[in-house]
Order: sequence, then C-alpha cells, then structure tokens
Amino acid sequence: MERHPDYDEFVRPMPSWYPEAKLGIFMHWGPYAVPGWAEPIGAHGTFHGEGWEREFNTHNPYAEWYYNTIRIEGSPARQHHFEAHGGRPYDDFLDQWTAADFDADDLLALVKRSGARYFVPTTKHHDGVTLWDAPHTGDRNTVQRGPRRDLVGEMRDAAERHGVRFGVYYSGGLDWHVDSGPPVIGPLGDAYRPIHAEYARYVHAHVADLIDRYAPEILWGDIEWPDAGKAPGEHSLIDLFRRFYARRPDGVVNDRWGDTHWDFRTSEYEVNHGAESASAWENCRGIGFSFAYNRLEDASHSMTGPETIRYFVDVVARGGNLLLNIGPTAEGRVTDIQRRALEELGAWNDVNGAAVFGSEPLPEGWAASSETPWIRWTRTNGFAHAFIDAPTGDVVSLEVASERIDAPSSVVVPDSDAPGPVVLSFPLR
Ligand code: FUL
Repeated sequence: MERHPDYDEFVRPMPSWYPEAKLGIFMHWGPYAVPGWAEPIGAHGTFHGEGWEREFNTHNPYAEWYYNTIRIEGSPARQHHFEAHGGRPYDDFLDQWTAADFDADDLLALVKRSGARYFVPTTKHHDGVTLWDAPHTGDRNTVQRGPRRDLVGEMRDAAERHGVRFGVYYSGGLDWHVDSGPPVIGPLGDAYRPIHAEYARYVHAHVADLIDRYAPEILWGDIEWPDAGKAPGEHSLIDLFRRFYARRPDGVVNDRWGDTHWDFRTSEYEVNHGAESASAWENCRGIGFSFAYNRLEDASHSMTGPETIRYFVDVVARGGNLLLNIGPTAEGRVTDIQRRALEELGAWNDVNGAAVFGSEPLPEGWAASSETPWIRWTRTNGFAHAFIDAPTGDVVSLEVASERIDAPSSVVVPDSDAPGPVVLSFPLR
C-alpha cells in the first residue's frame, strides 16, 4: 500500500501513547445484535482455495454481516431469517433493538479492568445505522429509533470517566442502505463500494460530526473511503484528517482509508498479516469467530481467558497492539464467555502488566520463542521478560544469547497468581 502525496502533510512521528498502550477493546453493536445469528464456521483468514470468498460470504461467521448474508440466495442465514423472523425487513431490527440493560459505566468499568487503554465502538457499520443522531440519516439512527439514546455520547463520556481513551469505528466503504445493490458475495472489490460524490459528502458530514461532538483520539475507518472524497476539496478526507489532528494532535488513524494516509496498519484475525511488518500495527479479532453478538457461538468457538492472554502476549511480543472485540446482546449485555475472557485478562494484567505495557519486542536473535512449551519474550528498560505457559514444576529450557541476557539455560516453572503464562524477568547485559 502506498501513501498518496496529497496526504504528505499528515506524516508525522507516532505519538508514544499508542505503541505503549498495547490493548484496546473493540465493540460491534447494532441492529444486527437482535437476530444475533451467523454460522460459526471458523476464524477469518483460515479459509483458502479457489472461490473461498463465495463460501465465506454465503456462510459468513460475522454476525454484523447479517443484512448482507440474508440477501444471498441459498445461504443458511437467509433460510434462518425466513424461519425465525418471517423474512421481515432488516430495519425492523432497529426498532426491536432496546439496549434496555445497557449501562455505559458498567461497560467501561469492564474495559478498564481488562487492562485496555483504549476503546473503539462501531458508530456506523455496513448496515448504515448510526449510533448517534448523525446528519442526514433521517430517523435511521439510535436517537430516533430503537434504543432512543445517543450511544456514542454515552460511551464517550463513560470512557472519559474511567480514564480510557476513546476511538470511533466508522464504515465509510460499505453502506448497504445508501447503496443496496447486489449483496457482497465474491472478493470484496471496488464494485461493491459506493464511490460517488453525494455519498462522499454524506460520510464526510458524519465523520466531521463525530470529530466535532466527541473528539475521538482514534479514527478507525473501514473498507476504504469513497473515491470522490479522496482528492483535495471542502468535503474531502484531507479536510477530515485536518480537522481530526487539529482537535487531537496526538490522535491516530488506521490504514483502511485506501491509499491515502495512516498512522498504524491493521490485520484482522489471520487476514493481512503482511501489515504486521510495519513499525506500528494492530491486530483485531473477536473472542469468538464473529465481531457482533452471535447466539450460535459457545465456548467451543471462543477463546478462554488463558487463550486470550496468550493471543495478547503473542501480538505484543511481535510488536503490535491487540484490539480485542466484544459484541453485546441487543439488550446491551456482554455475554458470560466474553466477560470472563476480559476479567481473566485483566486479573493477569494486574499481576504481569509491567512486562507488557510500554514493552518492546526483543531484537531478533536475543532469545527464542517456542510453541511447546509456549514461550514469548518482551523487554522493558534493562530487563528481558519471558512469558512461559507450562505446568508448574516443569523444567523449561531457555534459548537466550548469553551476551545479551543474563538468564540460566533452564528454569523450573513457578506457581503463578493468575491463570495464563508466568513471567520471569532477567537483566539485560
Ligand atoms: C471488517 C468488517 O467487514 C467486519 O465486519 C468488522 O467490522 C472488521 C473489524 O472489519 O472489515
């Protein structure tokens, strides 16, 4: 991916808070939480072979894609939609979305306890419904219908109260309400994106409003930006980035705005791992196979607390941040599986966070990570930290460059205070 010269003015040093933060919580919440249904076929990026996109879209494990999947002839989601919901119009789910049990303070308290430093909820996903009364949406937003609340505002205020940085996810690329053409079924190419000037003005007005009203510190765009809005001009993406950095000089933007500008690159589950060679990157994934709430997901599709911790440490040890997603129910409750994963991650971070937050990966060749036993490494000022997940009492060999790290060639795994890997720290030489 290339940066466009029109966007040169935005290239600047990475603000230190972002690479130090390591953990963010992502949240996908919309009318799609009402049906809350997708086939839990596996993790994105693990499907290969000719035509995998068609298979993936027909059986899409992302519940937030429900509006698309039910429009695919012959898809099990379409059949489910007719059987369970009588084939009703998608927008009925907006009215049925109550958010009755949603308490932004409870949510942000949970985010804070997990150890996360930032929080990024969806403000408009591909179904086009906005979680605030965005300009020109008529009544297709959560203030006029369904929850009848400014959900973005509630979450922003709660994030501030809990000392968590606030970002916004916004789908500028796909909007199935503005452009309800054929469903996405093949590879996600340009043919599916609305790119015209009218749509470019519409999304510009939305993101400008998000910046003005909520002053987010992260702009997390998705699936590109309408082509008509990329060139310089009053309603351009350039204008939006100017507004954003003027309001938040230390703000950061992701890399899903097309070949324009970004502060950090993104990967998703097992997709786009090439982005992880960048100097700043973030991997996102759900605790299960979906971002949005999926009633078909159970423990067998989801990471346990210790698995979540290992996933997090693996990302950090490779130099990235993890944006770990939760998908609340339509009432606004975080499922037990997801809550438990966050609580266990938080309990582990309370004990071991000093070796994680603000750490850096070890330079190549200083120490070897391994799968069995599971070992990863980081460093903070003056110390190398080994994260070891093996039974208490096991003798584990450490492969380290002894001229760099003052560590023995083997250690006995000590008892730990929290589920997940134990951390052993050794002075750097
Ligand atoms: C993808 C979207 O299509 C998914 O639904 C999800 O929002 C993910 C974070 O980005 O590209």
